Amino acid sequence: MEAHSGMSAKIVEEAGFKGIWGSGLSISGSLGVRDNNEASWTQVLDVLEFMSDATTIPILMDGDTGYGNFNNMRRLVRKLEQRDVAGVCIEDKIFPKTNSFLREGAQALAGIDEFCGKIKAGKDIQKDDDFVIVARLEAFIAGWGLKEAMKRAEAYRQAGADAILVHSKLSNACEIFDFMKEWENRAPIAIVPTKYYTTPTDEFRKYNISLAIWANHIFRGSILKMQEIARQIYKEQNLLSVEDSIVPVKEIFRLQDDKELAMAEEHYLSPKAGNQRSAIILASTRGDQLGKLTESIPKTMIKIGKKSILERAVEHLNEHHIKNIMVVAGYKRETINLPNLNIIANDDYETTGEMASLTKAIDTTHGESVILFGDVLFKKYVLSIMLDDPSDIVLIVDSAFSLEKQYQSDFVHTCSMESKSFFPEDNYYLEKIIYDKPGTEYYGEWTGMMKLTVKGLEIVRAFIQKFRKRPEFKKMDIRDMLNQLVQSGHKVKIQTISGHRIDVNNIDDFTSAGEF
Ligand code: SPV
Ligand code: MG
Repeated sequence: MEAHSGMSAKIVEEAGFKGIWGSGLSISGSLGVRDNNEASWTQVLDVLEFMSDATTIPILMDGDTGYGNFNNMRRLVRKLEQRDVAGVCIEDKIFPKTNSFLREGAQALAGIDEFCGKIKAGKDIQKDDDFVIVARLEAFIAGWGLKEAMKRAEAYRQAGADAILVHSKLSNACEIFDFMKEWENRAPIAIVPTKYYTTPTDEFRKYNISLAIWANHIFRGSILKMQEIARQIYKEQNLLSVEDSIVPVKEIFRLQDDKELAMAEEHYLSPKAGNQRSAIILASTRGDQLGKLTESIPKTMIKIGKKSILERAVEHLNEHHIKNIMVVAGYKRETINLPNLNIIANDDYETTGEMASLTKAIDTTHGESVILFGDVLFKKYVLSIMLDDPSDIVLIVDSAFSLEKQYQSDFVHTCSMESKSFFPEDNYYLEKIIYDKPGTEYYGEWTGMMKLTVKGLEIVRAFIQKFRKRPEFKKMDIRDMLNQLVQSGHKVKIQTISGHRIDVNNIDDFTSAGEF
């Protein structure tokens, strides 16, 4: 069966065919040029390479006249072998060739000796014993009779051709059958029954024909389908009625073997490459203290300058190659309309705590994960600090909190542990988080930013598993979990920043964030 591209070759193999005809007519046609050697031989070779890469069955290339003399033929054979193409068919015409079904009576034939030299040169240069050279007989096409055809076929056989392709443009197979009667199986014979398509294939078998080439049929079928679909969409200016008569996009992905790539990605891309990282943004609350600003949107969607808090967070995550982003949303969640986010609904946001929201998203994360509160504005580098720290659970704590402001937040006590780092900041671990007013006894304020390695994620999942059935879980906040984890011996690393983030909680925060 003919093929003319990597995809069509794959389709041919999937249909069950044992070999592919790299048709000159279909390849040139699919490139939008004529079958007159308008595409250069290397351009055709490039197509063949895609076909060869896409398949495992043998490909017989339609090599036209061999693209020149014996020397060009030698290079062609070398290049085809390098691309795992199984063989080439050359026809005894003059370069540049004309398709056999064109220019009635005006098809000039090559000299027999010159053509035999080309066959010999090809056979001499091939390295793989299995590479085949098929000599194509155009005597019938050019209006010569059986005698000339027999003479040529025998000469080509003696020059070393592995098979003879006998071509005919009659609407019945009588030229072919006359030839077969005289040929007496001296070498395998191939035919192209495009014009005598009404002859049953069993007849060819009876005459001992080795190979029938269906030379252009899937290309012709695809043209018909492309014309139909293009006209229909143009006419209707709508996709509704074509959708069911074409393959779904996922069929393209299947044929392209996306599955293999997805598995390879899992195998070869380290989590550090970023593709394996996820983020969960907890953004279900309204932010009551913001009054009118959150009348119709949740606070994560409040615009600070030109962009919303969420948009800024997503941009920073994307810049760190984090694309798998889950947003747990509740209040006015339909207004969260940024692209490429997975919105996970928490409709009980008014009666549940942060852990309930986290629980909804935790199973959709994979790899290293960043957890952020949806109302935190932060500079991009803060993410790098978290991600660069290899500890399993890392919190970003801001040491530059204001003692004057009266507000309540997650304030942090730390303890220090042995560290190999030169930097004293690398030494701090969480002792306790207390929801309180700022005070001198605190090391800093937790920013609502946390990183979990794969192991850290397992620790959190195990915690959720253990606690989710208990009545107190419903109202539990993340600080409650962190305190319990520390109590049970887990280390929670602190990375310190001094400012460079704002928690947009109330009108004051909003005003200062305006200058951020
Ligand atoms: C081709 O498929 O390009 C062929 C066969 O050479 S034919 O078009 O019948 O000449
Ligand atoms: Mg051809």
